[in-house]
Amino acid sequence: MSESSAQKTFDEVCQRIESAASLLVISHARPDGDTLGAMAGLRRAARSAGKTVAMVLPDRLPVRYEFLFPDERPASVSRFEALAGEADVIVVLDTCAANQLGGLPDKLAAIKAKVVVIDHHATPGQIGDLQWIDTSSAATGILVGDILAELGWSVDRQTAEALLTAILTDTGWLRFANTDSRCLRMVADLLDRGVRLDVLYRRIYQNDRLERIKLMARVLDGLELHGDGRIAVATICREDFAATGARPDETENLVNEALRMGSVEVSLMLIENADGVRVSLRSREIVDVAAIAERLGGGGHTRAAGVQLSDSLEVVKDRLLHACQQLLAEASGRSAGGGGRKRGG
Ligand SMILES: [Mn+2]
Repeated sequence: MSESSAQKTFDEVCQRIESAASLLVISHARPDGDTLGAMAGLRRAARSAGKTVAMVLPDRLPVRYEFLFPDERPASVSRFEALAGEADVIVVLDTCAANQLGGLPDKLAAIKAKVVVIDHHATPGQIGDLQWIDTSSAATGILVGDILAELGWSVDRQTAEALLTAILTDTGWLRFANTDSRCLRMVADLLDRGVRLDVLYRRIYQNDRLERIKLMARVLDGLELHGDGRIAVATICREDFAATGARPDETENLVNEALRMGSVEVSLMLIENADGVRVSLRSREIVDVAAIAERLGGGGHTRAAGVQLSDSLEVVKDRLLHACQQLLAEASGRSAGGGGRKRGG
């Protein structure tokens, strides 16, 4: 998208949100801190600007993010049609892929004209007639922050806390490659609203239940290395949840643990669920894991992606290992064979 057409889309999104009397805000399934923080922040700011705002979450709200919704939890999918009927504009946050919206895609398709997407993923998808997708942004929370600034809406401490949650979780607390000056400027602005960063960190990352720690121990114990230690595979089967008492929403970030090992270029986490296997992919520097996920029907970013597959754990593992090994071989062929291409470039 050219700069001017991106600006035009941004202006149009701001105008649509401002002119709506009532909004319905939607997060994606398997919700993370970005989609939920962006939702909570947009909702609070829009309410104080006098809008009626409802929220729908097509999944369970992870316990660690409950603090974002102190007065009202997002509604379940069963309430979507009623809430969508009342809304002038439906804002979908942090995805434009229909398969990330749980039971909603067909219902959304019927009212596409009302749907405004705000997202930063490269994965293609068209669920709304108006989509602002800025892949240069580290988090959807930054895009919501831009909109609030443009509209001149009030950003109080709680709104700032919600947007900081979005930005800080999507950047691994400002450690990942997507951390840039734009992101840091937004973080600085939000901090000025009175947020305590250490308190926020403790609330999100030092607030686990013993059951999650036990699951983590079990997962790390079963960690496998492949391809000369460059690919790490962790699996969680149903038995692991049963044995530890941990819940499926307590697996967030476990995929990053294997990257503590210097040799690991790709970390794969396979989680057995009712529909098959959910795969999370992370890469250090060379492999484009979004490309792997996309080939299998998922998506994400170059360094962090995911996909849901309906096969068994063994089949999924073989397929992914094969794909990763192939990409790693291609990458080392490039760096060994010259051609002027740099690693990860
Ligand atoms: Mn995001």
